[in-house]
Amino acid sequence: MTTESTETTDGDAGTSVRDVTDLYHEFGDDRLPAGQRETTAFPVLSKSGTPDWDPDTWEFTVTGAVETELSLSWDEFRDLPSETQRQDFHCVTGWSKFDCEFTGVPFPALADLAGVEDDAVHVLFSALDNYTTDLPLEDCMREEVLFAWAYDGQDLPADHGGPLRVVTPHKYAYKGAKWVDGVEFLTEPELGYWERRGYSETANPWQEERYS
Ligand SMILES: Nc1nc2c(c(=O)[nH]1)N[C@H]1C(S)=C(S)[C@@H](COP(=O)(O)O)O[C@H]1N2
Ligand SMILES: [Mo]
Repeated sequence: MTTESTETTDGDAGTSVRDVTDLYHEFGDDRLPAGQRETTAFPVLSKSGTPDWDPDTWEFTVTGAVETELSLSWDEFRDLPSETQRQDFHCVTGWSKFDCEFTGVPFPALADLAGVEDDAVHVLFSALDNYTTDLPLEDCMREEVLFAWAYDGQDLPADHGGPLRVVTPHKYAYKGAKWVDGVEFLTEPELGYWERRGYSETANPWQEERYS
């Protein structure tokens, strides 16, 4: 295995970690996007408090322009094939955290399970705190967009979105819904919580797409 490899092995757990921290090459020369500063802390940013959840009644839905709408229990969601990735995290307020390890289900795998219709162009994520966020479909159909339930090998802390959140290492982090419980495939764009309040729909950190 060379240092260029994107696969490394976690000796103890014997699990494979896919390092996707080099995805910035697609967007710019610098791993740290312009206007960001690196932090080793992991601040919490939530529009309101941390919502409660009940594993017995929690339900994850996939709706809209799909062949088969899905409704998954917590156990069913946890049984989906998952992987661990090493990713960077860029908050629109100006901090970036490198080398976060998230474990979960890649967006394309979930999309394939439902079967996305040809006329789907946009995706709206919903969450237990009534947060929403939207992205063009093509920005979601990437292996790096994860529905993550673990962070650094531990259950995802509740204030960081546990039991389940989305992470979007190629976008500002407001595109990653914490406490996510639904995905709707849309045939027309629909804005989410921050997007309606003037934040960018596309949110590319290397273009400093902070506001619309
Ligand atoms: N459900 C939900 N998801 C959310 C938010 C929120 O308020 N509610 N805040 C967003 C914002 S603005 C950011 S920067 C990140 C912060 O994630 P963190 O609290 O784990 O750092 O979550 C995003 N996802
Ligand atoms: Mo944010």
